[in-house]
Amino acid sequence: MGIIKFEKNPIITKDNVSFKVNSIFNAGAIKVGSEYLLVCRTEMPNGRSSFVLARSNDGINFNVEDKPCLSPEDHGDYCKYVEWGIEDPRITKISDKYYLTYTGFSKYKPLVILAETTDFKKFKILGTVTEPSNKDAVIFPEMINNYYWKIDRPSAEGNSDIWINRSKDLIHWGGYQFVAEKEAGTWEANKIGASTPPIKTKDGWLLLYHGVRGFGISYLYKIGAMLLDLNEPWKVIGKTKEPILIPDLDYERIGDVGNVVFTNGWIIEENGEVKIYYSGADTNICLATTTIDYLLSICI
Ligand code: M1P
Repeated sequence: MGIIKFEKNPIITKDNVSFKVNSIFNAGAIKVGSEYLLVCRTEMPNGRSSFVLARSNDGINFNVEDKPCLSPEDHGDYCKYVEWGIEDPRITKISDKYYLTYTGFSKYKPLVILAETTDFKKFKILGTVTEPSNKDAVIFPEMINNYYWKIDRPSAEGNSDIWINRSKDLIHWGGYQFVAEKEAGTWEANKIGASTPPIKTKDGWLLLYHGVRGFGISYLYKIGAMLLDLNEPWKVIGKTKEPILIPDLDYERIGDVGNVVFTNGWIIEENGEVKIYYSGADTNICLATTTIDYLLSICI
């Protein structure tokens, strides 16, 4: 088994949205009971993004709800940090709550917002959990050594690398440590960032990440996988040598931002099958499937 792109991709486009949007893409994913939920980024006609929920019973055919579930205006005291939109939600379940980390975009530059929900109808905004510039944040689904752990991607002095930090309460974060950096002369030469929330496997914490390389006036976004130590999650113990998903089909090459595959959501089935929800060209939502065993075999 490798990574198989669904033959009927894309599975969601703006034609599936009943209100006026420019695009729908970059969805966080979670399975609640037998229902598949995608929290999708919708870029509104004014160019600012909100989130809308899509529901499915089979993980393939989704119904997009008829209005956004979370918008910049819902952010109370934090509105000024999301004035230009909210982007790229990642979802982690801890105990009986679902936590969303996403980018708040404003004149202050990107930073990470944390929100919680139990039903994907009402969201409690817990606040900013990084300073700018930072994005691509994912939270681990359980405590390790009595701490919650978050991976994010601070940008400093031209560097955009993956870091990890920890918290006792999910609100206050510290103990920052470096995890992984871009690699000169490769598909991930310009920057990298965490893609999907880590999942626990027998061999370590497995996550997808994206690597970016500049070519001429544009950037190519591709996806790789990484394995982190179970007890010391700042240690990379395995990494794919090549990207595992690349933009080589029309619906990944042509769109608002061409030559991009980007993911921020996956669902792991009980039998080890992995559904990767990814977007082509910042314009749609697609599906690719693989297995945990395959991903581990190419990381180690
Ligand atoms: O256009 C590709 C992606 O670019 C940004 O990702 P990152 O900052 O991690 O490089 C984001 O704007 C993302 O939404 C977008 O898909």
